Amino acid sequence: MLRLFIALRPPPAIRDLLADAMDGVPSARWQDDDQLHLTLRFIGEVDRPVAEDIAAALGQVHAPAPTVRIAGVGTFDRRGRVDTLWAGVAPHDALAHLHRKVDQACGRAGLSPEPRAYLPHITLARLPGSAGRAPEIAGWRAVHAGLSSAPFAMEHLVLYQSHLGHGGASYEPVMRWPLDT
Ligand code: 3AM
Repeated sequence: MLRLFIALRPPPAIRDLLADAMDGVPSARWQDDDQLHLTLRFIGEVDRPVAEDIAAALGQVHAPAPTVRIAGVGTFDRRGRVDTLWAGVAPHDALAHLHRKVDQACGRAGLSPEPRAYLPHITLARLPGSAGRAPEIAGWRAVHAGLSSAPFAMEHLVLYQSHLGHGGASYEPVMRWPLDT
Protein backbone atom coordinates (compact mmCIF):
# COMPACT_ATOMS: atom_id res chain seq x y z
CA MET A 1 0.00 0.00 0.00
CA LEU A 2 1.07 3.55 -0.71
CA ARG A 3 0.10 6.51 1.49
CA LEU A 4 -0.44 9.40 -0.93
CA PHE A 5 -1.42 13.03 -1.05
CA ILE A 6 -1.49 15.74 -3.72
CA ALA A 7 0.14 19.08 -3.03
CA LEU A 8 1.86 22.17 -4.36
CA ARG A 9 5.43 23.05 -3.47
CA PRO A 10 6.31 26.63 -2.52
CA PRO A 11 9.46 28.04 -4.18
CA PRO A 12 12.76 28.30 -2.21
CA ALA A 13 12.46 32.00 -1.26
CA ILE A 14 9.02 31.33 0.24
CA ARG A 15 10.30 28.28 2.13
CA ASP A 16 13.07 30.50 3.58
CA LEU A 17 10.47 33.06 4.69
CA LEU A 18 8.45 30.29 6.34
CA ALA A 19 11.54 28.92 8.09
CA ASP A 20 12.01 32.37 9.69
CA ALA A 21 8.66 31.92 11.45
CA MET A 22 9.73 28.62 12.99
CA ASP A 23 10.62 29.71 16.50
CA GLY A 24 9.31 30.44 19.95
CA VAL A 25 7.22 27.32 20.70
CA PRO A 26 9.43 24.92 22.66
CA SER A 27 7.42 21.71 22.06
CA ALA A 28 6.97 22.30 18.31
CA ARG A 29 8.31 19.81 15.78
CA TRP A 30 9.11 22.29 13.03
CA GLN A 31 8.89 21.02 9.45
CA ASP A 32 12.12 20.49 7.52
CA ASP A 33 12.52 22.33 4.23
CA ASP A 34 11.68 19.22 2.23
CA GLN A 35 8.46 18.68 4.20
CA LEU A 36 7.00 22.09 3.30
CA HIS A 37 4.00 21.81 0.94
CA LEU A 38 0.46 23.02 0.45
CA THR A 39 -1.91 20.03 0.45
CA LEU A 40 -4.65 19.99 -2.17
CA ARG A 41 -6.04 16.58 -1.36
CA PHE A 42 -5.09 13.85 1.13
CA ILE A 43 -5.62 10.40 -0.40
CA GLY A 44 -4.41 7.95 2.26
CA GLU A 45 -3.48 4.31 1.72
CA VAL A 46 -4.15 2.88 -1.74
CA ASP A 47 -2.72 -0.08 -3.61
CA ARG A 48 -0.51 0.37 -6.64
CA PRO A 49 -3.15 -0.05 -9.40
CA VAL A 50 -5.29 2.67 -7.77
CA ALA A 51 -2.19 4.88 -7.42
CA GLU A 52 -1.59 4.42 -11.15
CA ASP A 53 -5.20 5.38 -11.94
CA ILE A 54 -4.83 8.48 -9.76
CA ALA A 55 -1.59 9.44 -11.54
CA ALA A 56 -3.24 8.97 -14.94
CA ALA A 57 -6.21 11.13 -13.90
CA LEU A 58 -3.93 13.85 -12.48
CA GLY A 59 -2.05 13.94 -15.76
CA GLN A 60 -5.33 15.06 -17.40
CA VAL A 61 -5.86 18.04 -15.06
CA HIS A 62 -5.66 21.38 -16.85
CA ALA A 63 -5.78 24.42 -14.60
CA PRO A 64 -3.88 27.67 -14.14
CA ALA A 65 -0.87 27.56 -11.80
CA PRO A 66 -2.24 29.36 -8.71
CA THR A 67 -0.60 32.63 -7.75
CA VAL A 68 -0.87 33.31 -4.02
CA ARG A 69 0.97 35.07 -1.23
CA ILE A 70 1.70 34.06 2.33
CA ALA A 71 -0.88 35.68 4.62
CA GLY A 72 -0.57 35.29 8.38
CA VAL A 73 -0.52 32.20 10.55
CA GLY A 74 -3.04 29.98 12.29
CA THR A 75 -3.51 26.75 14.25
CA PHE A 76 -5.55 23.58 14.06
CA ASP A 77 -6.92 22.03 17.24
CA ARG A 78 -7.80 18.45 17.85
CA ARG A 79 -9.79 17.50 20.94
CA GLY A 80 -9.33 20.95 22.39
CA ARG A 81 -5.59 21.18 22.01
CA VAL A 82 -3.49 22.80 19.33
CA ASP A 83 -1.71 20.14 17.27
CA THR A 84 -0.68 22.07 14.12
CA LEU A 85 0.85 25.49 13.44
CA TRP A 86 0.45 26.74 9.88
CA ALA A 87 0.99 29.66 7.53
CA GLY A 88 -1.98 31.00 5.60
CA VAL A 89 -2.13 31.66 1.86
CA ALA A 90 -4.33 34.12 -0.02
CA PRO A 91 -6.39 34.45 -2.07
CA HIS A 92 -8.19 31.12 -1.84
CA ASP A 93 -10.15 31.15 -5.15
CA ALA A 94 -7.46 29.77 -7.47
CA LEU A 95 -6.58 27.09 -4.92
CA ALA A 96 -10.24 26.16 -4.40
CA HIS A 97 -10.62 25.84 -8.19
CA LEU A 98 -7.58 23.56 -8.40
CA HIS A 99 -8.76 21.59 -5.36
CA ARG A 100 -12.07 20.94 -7.15
CA LYS A 101 -10.30 19.81 -10.31
CA VAL A 102 -8.02 17.49 -8.33
CA ASP A 103 -10.98 16.13 -6.35
CA GLN A 104 -12.78 15.40 -9.65
CA ALA A 105 -9.67 13.67 -11.01
CA CYS A 106 -9.55 11.54 -7.86
CA GLY A 107 -13.24 10.73 -8.43
CA ARG A 108 -12.43 9.50 -11.95
CA ALA A 109 -9.84 7.21 -10.34
CA GLY A 110 -12.55 5.79 -8.07
CA LEU A 111 -12.01 7.79 -4.86
CA SER A 112 -14.86 9.39 -2.92
CA PRO A 113 -15.05 13.17 -2.82
CA GLU A 114 -13.28 14.82 0.10
CA PRO A 115 -15.85 15.26 2.88
CA ARG A 116 -14.09 18.08 4.75
CA ALA A 117 -14.12 21.72 3.78
CA TYR A 118 -10.87 22.73 2.10
CA LEU A 119 -8.78 25.22 4.07
CA PRO A 120 -5.53 25.96 2.22
CA HIS A 121 -2.54 26.19 4.56
CA ILE A 122 1.14 25.29 4.79
CA THR A 123 1.93 23.30 7.91
CA LEU A 124 4.91 24.71 9.81
CA ALA A 125 4.91 22.47 12.88
CA ARG A 126 3.24 19.59 14.64
CA LEU A 127 2.77 19.85 18.38
CA PRO A 128 3.01 16.39 19.93
CA GLY A 129 2.00 17.67 23.38
CA SER A 130 0.95 21.29 23.63
CA ALA A 131 -0.60 21.11 27.10
CA GLY A 132 0.65 24.11 29.05
CA ARG A 133 1.97 25.78 25.88
CA ALA A 134 -1.00 28.10 25.35
CA PRO A 135 0.94 31.30 26.18
CA GLU A 136 3.79 30.38 23.81
CA ILE A 137 1.33 29.51 21.04
CA ALA A 138 -0.59 32.77 21.54
CA GLY A 139 2.73 34.64 21.53
CA TRP A 140 3.80 32.91 18.30
CA ARG A 141 0.49 33.82 16.64
CA ALA A 142 0.83 37.45 17.73
CA VAL A 143 4.46 37.76 16.57
CA HIS A 144 3.75 36.23 13.14
CA ALA A 145 0.24 37.58 12.51
CA GLY A 146 1.64 39.86 9.81
CA LEU A 147 3.66 37.14 8.03
CA SER A 148 3.39 37.94 4.34
CA SER A 149 5.17 37.54 1.02
CA ALA A 150 5.04 38.92 -2.47
CA PRO A 151 2.80 36.91 -4.83
CA PHE A 152 4.33 33.69 -6.14
CA ALA A 153 3.15 30.97 -8.51
CA MET A 154 3.13 27.26 -7.77
CA GLU A 155 3.65 25.73 -11.17
CA HIS A 156 3.43 21.98 -10.59
CA LEU A 157 0.94 19.54 -9.24
CA VAL A 158 2.89 17.05 -7.13
CA LEU A 159 1.89 13.53 -6.08
CA TYR A 160 3.64 12.78 -2.77
CA GLN A 161 4.16 9.54 -0.94
CA SER A 162 4.11 9.91 2.84
CA HIS A 163 6.41 7.64 4.84
CA LEU A 164 5.42 7.55 8.51
CA GLY A 165 8.29 7.24 10.96
CA HIS A 166 9.03 7.72 14.65
CA GLY A 167 10.42 11.21 14.15
CA GLY A 168 7.38 12.26 12.03
CA ALA A 169 6.51 11.75 8.39
CA SER A 170 8.83 12.18 5.45
CA TYR A 171 7.34 13.17 2.11
CA GLU A 172 8.65 11.89 -1.20
CA PRO A 173 7.57 13.60 -4.44
CA VAL A 174 6.82 10.69 -6.76
CA MET A 175 5.35 12.44 -9.84
CA ARG A 176 4.72 15.99 -10.92
CA TRP A 177 2.81 17.68 -13.72
CA PRO A 178 3.13 21.28 -14.96
CA LEU A 179 0.12 23.53 -14.48
CA ASP A 180 -0.80 26.18 -17.05
CA THR A 181 1.33 29.33 -16.81
O1 3AM B 1 -0.72 19.69 4.57
P1 3AM B 1 -0.81 19.17 5.95
O2 3AM B 1 0.52 19.02 6.62
O3 3AM B 1 -1.79 19.88 6.79
O4 3AM B 1 -2.16 16.46 7.97
C1 3AM B 1 -1.65 15.70 6.90
C2 3AM B 1 -0.81 16.51 5.96
O5 3AM B 1 -1.46 17.74 5.77
C3 3AM B 1 -2.79 15.31 6.01
O6 3AM B 1 -2.18 15.04 4.76
C4 3AM B 1 -0.95 15.77 4.64
C5 3AM B 1 0.18 14.84 4.34
O7 3AM B 1 0.27 13.86 5.34
N1 3AM B 1 -3.50 14.15 6.50
C6 3AM B 1 -2.99 13.06 7.12
N2 3AM B 1 -3.98 12.21 7.43
C7 3AM B 1 -5.14 12.77 7.00
C8 3AM B 1 -6.50 12.37 7.01
N3 3AM B 1 -6.88 11.21 7.54
C9 3AM B 1 -4.83 14.02 6.41
N4 3AM B 1 -5.76 14.82 5.87
C10 3AM B 1 -7.03 14.38 5.92
N5 3AM B 1 -7.40 13.20 6.46
